[in-house]
Amino acid sequence: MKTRILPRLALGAALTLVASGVAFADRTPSPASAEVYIVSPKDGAKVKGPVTVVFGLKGMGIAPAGIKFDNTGHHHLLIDADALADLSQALLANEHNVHFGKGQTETTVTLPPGKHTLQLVFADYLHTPNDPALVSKKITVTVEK
Ligand SMILES: [Cu+2]
Repeated sequence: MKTRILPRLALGAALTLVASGVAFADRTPSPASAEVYIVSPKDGAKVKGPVTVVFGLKGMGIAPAGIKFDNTGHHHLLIDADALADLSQALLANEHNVHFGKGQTETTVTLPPGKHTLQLVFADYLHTPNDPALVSKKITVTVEK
């Protein structure tokens, strides 16, 4: 993430923009037709591990992280995330927020038996969700022994 050091005057102007409701973070716009979704597994599916998760995307393209190209970004899979991340910031990378910065469109995850939630968030070359954010429905799967 970039660190910005703003001169006092610019900071004042930025605060004014925030106060007036103009977004401060420069998020990449997404077209109205764009959508992310989980192709498989289906919501409510009972599966045997490891689980292959196939990512769906409409209205935008895939590019590796770090590559700035119009109307593209990469997928992020939220696994058993309690809450949706702050979509105005670059997404964290941890076991609950997995980045697919090589441009992958599917993955295989090993999950212990029981219920698990999966959700996709699309984000730009700097890992920041688009505006408006492209977030899939959160699905629940049950991994059987
Ligand atoms: Cu990312």
